[in-house]
Amino acid sequence: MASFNIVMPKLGESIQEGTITKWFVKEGDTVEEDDMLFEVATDKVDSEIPSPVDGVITKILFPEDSLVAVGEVLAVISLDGEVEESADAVETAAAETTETKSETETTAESNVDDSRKLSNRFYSPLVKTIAKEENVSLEELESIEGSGAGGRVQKKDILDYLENRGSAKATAPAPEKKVAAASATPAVERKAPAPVTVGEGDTVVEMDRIRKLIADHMVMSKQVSPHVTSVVEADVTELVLWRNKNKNAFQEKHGDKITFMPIFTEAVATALSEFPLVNSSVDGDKIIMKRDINVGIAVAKPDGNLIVPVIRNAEQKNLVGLTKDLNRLANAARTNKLDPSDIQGGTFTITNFGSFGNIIGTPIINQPQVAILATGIIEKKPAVLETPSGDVIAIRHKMYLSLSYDHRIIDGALGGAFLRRIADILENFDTNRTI
Ligand code: CO6
Repeated sequence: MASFNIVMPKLGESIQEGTITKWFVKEGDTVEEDDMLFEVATDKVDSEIPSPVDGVITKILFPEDSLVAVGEVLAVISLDGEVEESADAVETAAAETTETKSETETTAESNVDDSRKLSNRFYSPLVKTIAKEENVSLEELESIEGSGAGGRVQKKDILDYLENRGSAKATAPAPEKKVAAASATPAVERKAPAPVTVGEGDTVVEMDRIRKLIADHMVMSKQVSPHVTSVVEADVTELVLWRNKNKNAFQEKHGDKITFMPIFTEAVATALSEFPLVNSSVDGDKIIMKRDINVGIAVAKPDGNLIVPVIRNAEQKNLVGLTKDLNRLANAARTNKLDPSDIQGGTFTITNFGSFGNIIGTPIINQPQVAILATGIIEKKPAVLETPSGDVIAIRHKMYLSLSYDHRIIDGALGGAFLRRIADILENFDTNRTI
């Protein structure tokens, strides 16, 4: 029987495993090329994986909720339609599974920090990242009981461990030396959350995986970087009139609708190229100035979650390119069709809460970036204009721009100047631009 092995795909550069969250097929099902086979979730993104071939599913090797390393065989498809199990095929699949597994584990092992090289256990990248951020030593990591397959340490195991470690720390008498150090740079300790009571008639809703990831990321961001927010007002009358005048012609010519977002993105990309420190990340005592300007756009999904796809090299694109990228990414985000590469490598983020009528906000930085811009709703307002014949009150289109930035490396003068520059670019939008 000619057969084809379906393996766990590599869904991104740093991703080494994924969880099968749903099988759309069962053994014995006939599939055609591009029929959806299964849904896989990683710590970065969920994807639906289509069949690359026509055939019959003869074997499904992992049930739903299994965490599987990249390259492992998940299912076997008979290409000539024979449903009967072939010993050969299964043997090949099993052999390939073992081979790929050891390869994957070697890669995982070689990625472990030097301090963790002694470990014989497999740790997922997410667990390793949490361990690194929380300064969990190898010994501590090795002592954590894993609840995953084969005793593998999962995210919740290390988070449970950290929660208990926090309270153990709080009650244990600290050695004298450490107290002195702590008073110089106080350690960030996670506070125990306030107790919650569930009353009669209350509804308890289990957070989905993405919601938990967003929640963790928000807490982490607030702990990692001290945020401050500055706000400016911009008179965007000229660009609103230009957009309204050119909207239909733009769509007819380029097949895409232009909103204000591509114009905001263009202004941000220009300002970032002039203020490179805002386009950076902090790594310990080092500042990594990013060469590429990759602007993430926060997209509200119909399920209530939020995802941030990235417009790469935004400073190299014109309004047509930015519009096309934005519309493609926003549509893909809303329909769960983003590729893992679409959400990687962002160096700055824009969140447009003007979409739902908000005016000012204090957005949380999308780590490991150092700043995020929120764009409020553009509204008509009475404004005082200075003219050669004296001051007049006129109806103008105005908006607020809010910038949250990491005060570890960006002070108010720089953050404020960068933000004012974006406003100035928008206010001086060239209305003679052709589309
Ligand atoms: N002002 C005026 N009009 C606007 C604005 C603003 N800021 N934003 C959108 N719109 C208009 C837009 O031009 C469209 O009008 P027409 O072109 O005339 O039809 C219309 O509203 C719908 O726009 P849409 O939102 O569909 O498209 P847009 O390209 O502007 O935005 C998006 C794309 C993906 C950014 C957006 O759809 C979205 O998801 N926005 C929400 C992002 C979000 O939830 N961020 C988190 C906010 S929470 O940050 C936060 C500080 C805390 C609170």
